[in-house]
Amino acid sequence: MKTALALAERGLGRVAPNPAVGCVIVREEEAGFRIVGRGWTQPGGRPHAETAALRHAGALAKGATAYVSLEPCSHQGKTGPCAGALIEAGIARVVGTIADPNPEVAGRGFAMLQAKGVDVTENVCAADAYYLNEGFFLTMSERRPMVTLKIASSLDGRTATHEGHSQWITGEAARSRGHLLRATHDAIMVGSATAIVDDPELTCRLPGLEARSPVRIVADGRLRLPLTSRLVRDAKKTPVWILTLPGGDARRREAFEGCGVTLIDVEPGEDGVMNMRTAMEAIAARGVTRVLVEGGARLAASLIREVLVDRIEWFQAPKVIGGDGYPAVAALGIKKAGDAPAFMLRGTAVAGGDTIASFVRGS
Ligand code: AOF
Ligand code: ZN
Repeated sequence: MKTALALAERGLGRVAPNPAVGCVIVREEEAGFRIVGRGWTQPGGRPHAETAALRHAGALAKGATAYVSLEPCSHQGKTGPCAGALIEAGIARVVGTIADPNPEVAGRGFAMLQAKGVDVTENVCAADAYYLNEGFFLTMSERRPMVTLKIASSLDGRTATHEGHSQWITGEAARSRGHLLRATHDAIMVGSATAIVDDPELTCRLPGLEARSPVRIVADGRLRLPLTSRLVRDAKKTPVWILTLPGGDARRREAFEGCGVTLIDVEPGEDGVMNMRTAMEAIAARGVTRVLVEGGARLAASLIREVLVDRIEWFQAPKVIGGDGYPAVAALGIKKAGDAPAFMLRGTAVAGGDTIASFVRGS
């Protein structure tokens, strides 16, 4: 199952709105166990993992065991049901994780297999399976994508000097890891201030992975982003969506659209500013399951305040900028330490001279 999960991971950032699934087909032979088929959800979401693995195994699938990292589908979607394909190929045993939360499946895949005499084991590596496809699960349960907040700061949590200078706080190895993070998400999002000040490209520029640049999203309620910014200039090459408040200058809207930018209207909350949950719902409705938020401090603060940050990837350079630098997260107005939003450490890594700490939302 760990192998199936590792194969599934290859699909992250490329299969939305589908989940990233992996499948390993194993035969027991005299000499021992032998993997005869491997598959994972293909870019765009199809073929599904099981179909790919069955194709690889061919006739060797008969009597074999299939390890699948999510319940095989039971519905006739754009492709046939995977449960049916496993049955037809003569798979004797399916080892599975958790049920597919898609209401069209939701247990029917496992039931279909059992009804045809396939031996089914469920709930193997269940927590890992959920973690891998948390974005897909959240789009099903909350109609919003999973949000990963990425921060690159000094030891004292500053992302720029008081003059706004930030290039570069972390080193090259950490920046490459940041690009890898981009490739495994469906969209990258920044606030308008960051988009204006940094004029970023927000693409994946790792050699060989250039084609894996996700959609770029700017939260820009008042359409302040210059039409001459790098994001707008190559919007026809790599998509750009601007989340904005309804109304605004019609000619400016037309100009953005003429550059290939997609404008997404987000209703304001009672305070007149963009409601981030509504914004996230609008993104999910367009098929995004995993969003990487790369700044700035105000966007980070409003997402944390609205309990929308599921994960934090904190890149930290061994430098001290001091209190006159820019903070990673803007004011939250918290009075008691015990009221501070809490996260749990999931793991740490070293990238060159920097550290990367990965957190998930605490309870
Ligand atoms: C699987 N294996 O690899 C994936 C599954 O539109 P369709 O036909 O591709 O169906 C999409 C649904 O299929 C998706 O919402 C989820 O329930 C399931 N995804 N299922 O058996 C896979 N990616
Ligand atoms: Zn399927």
